[in-house]
Amino acid sequence: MSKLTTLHEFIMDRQSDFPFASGELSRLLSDIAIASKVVSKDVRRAGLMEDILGAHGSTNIQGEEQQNLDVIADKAFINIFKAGGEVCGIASEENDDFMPFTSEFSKKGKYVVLFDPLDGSSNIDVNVSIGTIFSIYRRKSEVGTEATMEDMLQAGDDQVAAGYVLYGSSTMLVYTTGKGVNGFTLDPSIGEFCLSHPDMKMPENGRIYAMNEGNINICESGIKEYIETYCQQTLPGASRPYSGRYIGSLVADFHRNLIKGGIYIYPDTTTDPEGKLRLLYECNPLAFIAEQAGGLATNGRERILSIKPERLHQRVSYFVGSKTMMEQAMSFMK
Ligand code: P6P
Repeated sequence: MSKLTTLHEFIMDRQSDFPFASGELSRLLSDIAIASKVVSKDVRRAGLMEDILGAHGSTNIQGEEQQNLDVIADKAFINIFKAGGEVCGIASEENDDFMPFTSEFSKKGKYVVLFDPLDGSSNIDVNVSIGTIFSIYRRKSEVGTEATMEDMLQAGDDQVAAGYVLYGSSTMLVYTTGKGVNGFTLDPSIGEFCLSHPDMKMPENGRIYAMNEGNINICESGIKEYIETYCQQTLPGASRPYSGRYIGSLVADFHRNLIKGGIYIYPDTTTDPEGKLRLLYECNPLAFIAEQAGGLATNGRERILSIKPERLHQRVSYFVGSKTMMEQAMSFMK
């Protein structure tokens, strides 16, 4: 049996990928892994601890009812970032405004992190996979000062790293620093993330489409046309139509498509005219991973990573998946 490579060993081995790196990004990635283990422990026992399950009795800026675990996860990541010293500020789905860290220690941090601490958290109580999504940028403001909104509103192409944690049948951490995509599975017996999916590539084509088809008549007609005249037909050379798979948890749908090939679509609709998913801490990080793995991500017209953000919780129409499937889908978009 070949030697297991832990995430920490992998990060240290790859540190040479970053010229002039002095280890800060490596430390930050390790800190994210630690916070992910804390969240994973709570996710795994959510059904047993009444203070974890259920609603927190508050709503976030998205107008979504916060689950206890949303708040617990948000605090776990913020605390590890404050303790680590590499991060000067954060933006999170669960916090109305961005959060510059005020200690002299943190103001020396070179990075900002934008994250969704627990995406799909409405699935917690029904035991469906959920995930954390994170996006890391180098700060633009001066080291030693407080982080600014400008630090947060950077285009996805400027990310230095991005990833997600999937709390599924196992807990996996998948990330990129722009040198490919690698996946690590948490081995609870040793409490370490171990390399399980080296150099992940999204199949160029696939036969799985993921969309909430309840929206099919309130979104752009080209999408309905794509789904009905393409995905739901037995195309020449095929023995059956595509398979519809929609978990209702972005990280889980994305991860399945990354491994098996597929497309995920959450378009803007008459009820969500800007779309539902958030550009900065959902769409950008997964778009970075998708492109690094050979896939594509657009808003129906342009690359997600090219979009210059204007607002912290900005929503976008989102298409992400296998290159060929994305090209087919985009051909239906007017
Ligand atoms: P709907 C979860 O709230 C989320 O942000 C994604 O994880 C998921 O894909 C989507 O929204 C589900 O939204 O409208 O289909 O329930």
